[in-house]
Amino acid sequence: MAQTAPVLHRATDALAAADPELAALVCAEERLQADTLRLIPSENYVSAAVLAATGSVLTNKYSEGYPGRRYYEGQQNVDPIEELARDRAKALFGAEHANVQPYSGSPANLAVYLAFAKPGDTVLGCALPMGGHLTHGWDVSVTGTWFRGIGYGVRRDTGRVDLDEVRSLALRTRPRIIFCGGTALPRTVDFAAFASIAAEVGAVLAADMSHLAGLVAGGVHPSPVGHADVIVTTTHKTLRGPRGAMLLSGAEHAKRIDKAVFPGLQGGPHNHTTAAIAVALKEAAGPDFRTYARAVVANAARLGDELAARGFDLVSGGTDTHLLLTDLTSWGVAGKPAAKALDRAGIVVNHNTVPYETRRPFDPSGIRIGTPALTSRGLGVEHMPQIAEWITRVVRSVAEDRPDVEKQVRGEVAELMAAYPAPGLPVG
Ligand code: DSN
Repeated sequence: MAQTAPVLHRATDALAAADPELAALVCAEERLQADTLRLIPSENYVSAAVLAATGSVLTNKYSEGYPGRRYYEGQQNVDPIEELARDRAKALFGAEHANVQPYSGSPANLAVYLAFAKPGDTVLGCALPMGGHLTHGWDVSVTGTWFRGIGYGVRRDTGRVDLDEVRSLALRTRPRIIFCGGTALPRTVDFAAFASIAAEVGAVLAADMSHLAGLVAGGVHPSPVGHADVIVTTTHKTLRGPRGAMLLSGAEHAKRIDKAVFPGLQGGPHNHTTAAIAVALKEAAGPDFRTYARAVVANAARLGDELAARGFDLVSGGTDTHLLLTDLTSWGVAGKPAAKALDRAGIVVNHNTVPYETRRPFDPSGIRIGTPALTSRGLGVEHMPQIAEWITRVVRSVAEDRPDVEKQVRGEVAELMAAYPAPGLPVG
């Protein structure tokens, strides 16, 4: 992606003059994002163009309503911006309807409940410790307290979603909505199989492709379009846009979805985000993005092979996507201390529960690893053995209580990262 540093520097200069304390923190974050190997699967680096739209004057404008039907005047530029974003979303994913206003993934999922269910209705989703998302009916979320959340899981022997269990739970509990997709599922989501179960029990199928949107756009993961009644996606993960979300559907659900987002849940849309979503969708429609999506998956597959060869226990044995989930139990190390040690070594992951978790959610057995961000910096399969080796050295150092290893690895990581500048960040 092109570097357009002037925009960024102008913003940084203004910030430094007005609020040096805050500016120093932003600059430190730029440095951190530049120097470290970011392996959190839900994170990425947006282009300078997406950053410019996010930091634009559009943040000054109120626009409650939809293009052509607003509650505020002065929408001469905002209406075409939102139309552009909607049209690009529809074209990229082949959907009849797009709503680009949800503030993020959780509000977008909540809009699905508001559009299709009533409080107390049953909702079937992948259980959080099995790789699902809080808002798919998990009990600590409003979606599990105002609705009756039923969780399905992955099979103990394969680590893959147990479609037999999904079907039998659906037949038994008759959910109003079935969610598919999640946050720590390394394998392909079988949207067609979920659609057939939803049809059998008369449920609405909601496909949460937040993690997968960039892979779907890039043609390396099947699309939920044509299978799901409603599709939810955040825009900042593999899709490489700003922090936001979209809802896609057929024309028959357009009205109820739009009504659920506004006025059902939200007030004014974040126009700067809408503009940045439009930019990201344009980027994702280009030929380079298909190459990017293929590289994300190839990198994850190779990293998985290299980790497995070094003794890491990968949930489901590997990945079809951008993410890997590894259970560290056999290393005698828990996920949280491993993630903290990796962080000190310049490798940023998150601790994560693994299926059939035996530890507590805040101190679980696994770590989650993903390749979207490193691929945006141009790292390829040839770098994966080195990355697997660094992870191995650090995890072993935790088991052997050798914190000196973290410093060595941090230096090596910074050296590699310096050779692969991050998109959107000032160089040098
Ligand atoms: N928090 C996101 C993730 O990291 O996967 C999901 O909402």
